Amino acid sequence: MGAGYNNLGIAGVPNIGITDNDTATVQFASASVSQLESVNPMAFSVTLSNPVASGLTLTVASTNGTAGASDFTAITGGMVTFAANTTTSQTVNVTINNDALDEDDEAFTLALSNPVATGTVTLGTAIATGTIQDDDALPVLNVANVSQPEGNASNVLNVIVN
Ligand SMILES: [Ca+2]
Ligand SMILES: [Ca+2]
Ligand SMILES: [Ca+2]
Repeated sequence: MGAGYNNLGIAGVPNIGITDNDTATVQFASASVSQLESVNPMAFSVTLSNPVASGLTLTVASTNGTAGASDFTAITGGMVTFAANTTTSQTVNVTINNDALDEDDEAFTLALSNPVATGTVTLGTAIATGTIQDDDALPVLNVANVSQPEGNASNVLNVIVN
C-alpha cells in the first residue's frame, strides 16, 4: 500500500487509495514489413502488452522514403484504438500501388505517437519500415530493322521500349 495509504477517517472509516502499479507498452509487432508491390494492403500489427482500463488511442502517420505518393497511399493523422480491458492487437493497413515500373525496392516508414489513456502507457517500437518489393521485369529494348539507300546522310533508328 505505502503511498496509497491515505488518512484514516475520523469516524473510523478508512480512506484507502490504491496506487496502480501496472504499466502497458504499445508498439509495432515488427519493426519492418516487406512484401511484393502486387500484394495489397501492407498490414502492420500493433500490440498492447497489458489491458488498459480506459482503453487507448494512438496516432499513426506515414513518412515517405524512397517510396512516395505514387507507390502507396499516405496516412496522416490516422488513429489506432484499443478497447478498454483488452489486448486484441490492431492492424494498420497501408494501400500499396502496384505500378508497372521496373525500379528498385522502395521503402516508407510508419510512426506511432501520442498514446492517450489513463494510467501509464509507454511506446515501445514506435517506428516501422515498410519495404515495397518491385515485381516488374526489366524493360526489353527492341531495335527495329533499319535499311537505307547508300549515301543517305542520316537515318532514324526506332527504339521501342516495352
Ligand atoms: Ca513503385
Ligand atoms: Ca508492378
Ligand atoms: Ca514497380
